[in-house]
Amino acid sequence: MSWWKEVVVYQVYPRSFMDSNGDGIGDLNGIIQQLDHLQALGIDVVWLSPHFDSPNADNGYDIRDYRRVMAEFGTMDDFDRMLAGLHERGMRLIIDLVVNHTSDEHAWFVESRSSRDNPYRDFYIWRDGVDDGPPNNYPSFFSGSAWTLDERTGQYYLHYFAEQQPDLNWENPAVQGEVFDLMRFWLDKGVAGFRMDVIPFISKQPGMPNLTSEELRHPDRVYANGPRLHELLQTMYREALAPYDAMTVGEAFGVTPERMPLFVDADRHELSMIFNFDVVRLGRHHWRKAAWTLPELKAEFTAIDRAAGEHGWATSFLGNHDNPRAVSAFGDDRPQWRVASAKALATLVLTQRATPFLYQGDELGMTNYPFTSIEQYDDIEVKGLWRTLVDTGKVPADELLHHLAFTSRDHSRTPMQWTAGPHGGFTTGQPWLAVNPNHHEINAADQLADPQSVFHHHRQLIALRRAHPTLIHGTFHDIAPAHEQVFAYTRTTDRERLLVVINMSSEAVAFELPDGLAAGRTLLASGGSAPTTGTTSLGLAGWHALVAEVAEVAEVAGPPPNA
Ligand code: ISL
Ligand code: CA
Repeated sequence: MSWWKEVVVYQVYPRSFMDSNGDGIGDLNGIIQQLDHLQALGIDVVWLSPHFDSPNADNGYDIRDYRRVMAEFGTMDDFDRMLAGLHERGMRLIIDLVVNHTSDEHAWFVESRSSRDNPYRDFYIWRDGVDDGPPNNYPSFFSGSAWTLDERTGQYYLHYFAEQQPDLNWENPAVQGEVFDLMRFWLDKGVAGFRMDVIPFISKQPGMPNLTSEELRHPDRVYANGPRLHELLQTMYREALAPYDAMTVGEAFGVTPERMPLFVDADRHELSMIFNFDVVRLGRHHWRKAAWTLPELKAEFTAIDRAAGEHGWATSFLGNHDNPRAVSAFGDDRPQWRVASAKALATLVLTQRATPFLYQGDELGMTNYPFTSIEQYDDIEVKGLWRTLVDTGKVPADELLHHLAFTSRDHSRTPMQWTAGPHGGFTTGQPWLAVNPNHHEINAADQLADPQSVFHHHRQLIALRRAHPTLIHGTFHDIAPAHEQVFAYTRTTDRERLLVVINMSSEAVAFELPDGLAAGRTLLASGGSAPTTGTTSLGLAGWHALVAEVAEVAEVAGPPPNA
């Protein structure tokens, strides 16, 4: 059995996790200080967002040196101590592999741009312009063209993200060799695997023709579908991953569930699993808030489960550092529903046939930040939107601000809320991004002391998942796919059948179980009480969530005699 199917992963965004030296920026020693928090929660694997040397145009997703630690985060010694601390507590570490692009300050790019015949020229993608403009109409995800003209050599280089993030040329075997080398460097240190940033983008389209107007609506789908992608992933697996039994999770931006088996079917030897974005992106289209319905969300969970099939494996998550807070996007972050909805979402994420990924602060039910003005934002994506939409008069400032208040990546990047004290106990200095003022109500210290907290609910669910392998491996069956408020499913193995029922709304609802199903012993309930054993009709309070055994058919009480 692959070890990574049975783990719960916790994502640490180091800049915002814990600051140990008062400079306002989270760091590796801060993570070390909080390892006991992670152990108390019961997670198995930490995914660390980029910790490498970087000029931070995109908070570390622009790497200058893959073998050095970002100075603001600490030293390689700190990294080694953090890794040892995780290992001592029975946890593993996966790190972020960002190799679709580097920083423009990486030595390879500095060489590459210096002249057309530099040996590193071919490490990146250089083209002549067309008619005084860029080589084609590819857009960058951070606004504007994906091409920047470099005056020195008179050619354009490609960057799917910021101009400080030039794309590597994976057609060049020397690039492949360098990447496989750096992967082995970290695996040899004892990291257990990688989260792979926009990994489907590494193979470019031959000739890079212009995108059609339809393709321009979803450039990620074209970028993620290059012809050599799977060959490259198989080579990477053989060269760098297989000898280490590493866990890999590909950020499969642009990959729909139908194509997921190509990445995760075990006999293809590519990746352990991928992040599919159809669920987290339901609530937005790019920067715009979008309406979604529960049946749509449920259909995505079923599609992903089917795509994983018998030979693949999936991930389950409702947020990360690129998305708003899960409770604000999928729950109800008003004070009266915040706790119950955070618990309901935890129940959803932690009872899937998939490896669950929690994002830092999810275990506290942290919410979106009440952003009101452009100055409060930090993200390069937001700044690009402002420049290209507001400064040009295409979109009124208040319209963009209205949407960003729901969709911005900065919501998830505000610092962890450890205490009710100044700056939420994150730093003794000035935090690089403001701490959410609701840290007085939402913080780790209070929640650890309260057995009814969102934190302890996560802890109990993680323990329940470990005690009931059915919650990991059992088949998934949505028993009410069309229901507008309730997400209800069974998880079944030869030995056990479990029922999960979640009211995904703040309205109370009477939910009838389909024929042949009755609730047995309740294993965990939140937001309302446990149902009586044998009942087929559940009175659910707002955001009520249950994990129960399915009662034996024989145990199901018949109708009362005179009904
Ligand atoms: O969050 C996004 C836009 O709102 C996405 O376009 C996001 O950029 C995409 O999912 C790719 O994300 C990854 O690569 C980016 C980096 O900025 C993200 O933080 C990272 O997760 C470039 O490295
Ligand atoms: Ca610091």
